[in-house]
Amino acid sequence: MTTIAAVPFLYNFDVAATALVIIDMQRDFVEPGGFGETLGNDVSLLQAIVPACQAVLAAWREAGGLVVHTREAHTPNLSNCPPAKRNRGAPTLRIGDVGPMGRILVAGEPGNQIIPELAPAAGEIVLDKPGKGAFYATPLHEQLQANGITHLLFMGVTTEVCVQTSMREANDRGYDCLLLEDCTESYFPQFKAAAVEMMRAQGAIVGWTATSAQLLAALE
Ligand code: C5J
Repeated sequence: MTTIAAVPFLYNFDVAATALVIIDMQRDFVEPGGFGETLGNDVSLLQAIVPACQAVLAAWREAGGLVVHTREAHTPNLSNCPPAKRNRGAPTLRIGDVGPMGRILVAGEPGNQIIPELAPAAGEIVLDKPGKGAFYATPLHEQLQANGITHLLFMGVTTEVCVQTSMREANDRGYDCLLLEDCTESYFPQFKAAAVEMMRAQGAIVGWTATSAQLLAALE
């Protein structure tokens, strides 16, 4: 059993029963020319967490833990992108439109790939999810159950959208979840701060938080 002095209290986990879940670290959100930028966001904020995510991913692989990568991705015919989602807001490019990195948030397009720094390795789970949450319309719960997973470590983007939604879905399914604070980011720093606070409030009502340095020390 490994222990981290997390917030709001100790987080105990067994690497063999824990998965590292990396949410949507895809070019569409992190690189210029993707969906994030079409919505008017500064993607450099998200790029800043890449080195910390790389360090955690390397250590987790070294420890032999299960890795799950997600991508927010829709089918080319957009049958799993409801009009309510596609028509929301006033982006310069909508989901399915052709941008500098191919069709926005469409599976298989260059912009939909995980950034090269965090590229999935053989044997890791790579999941396309049409919603914000990683459990909605995906086989993730069944895959985790098949691997005997009870605990989840979260990183990725954006904190208050896909990361928070996925962590809440996981919490409702009975997983003990920990968010690595310096391995998640938002285009809105104040939203990240609020999301981190609300998830660990009320005695870890959604889950725990800790830093990547704490995890790396625990895995040594
Ligand atoms: C967003 C996500 N922000 N991955 N997706 O639309 O958080």
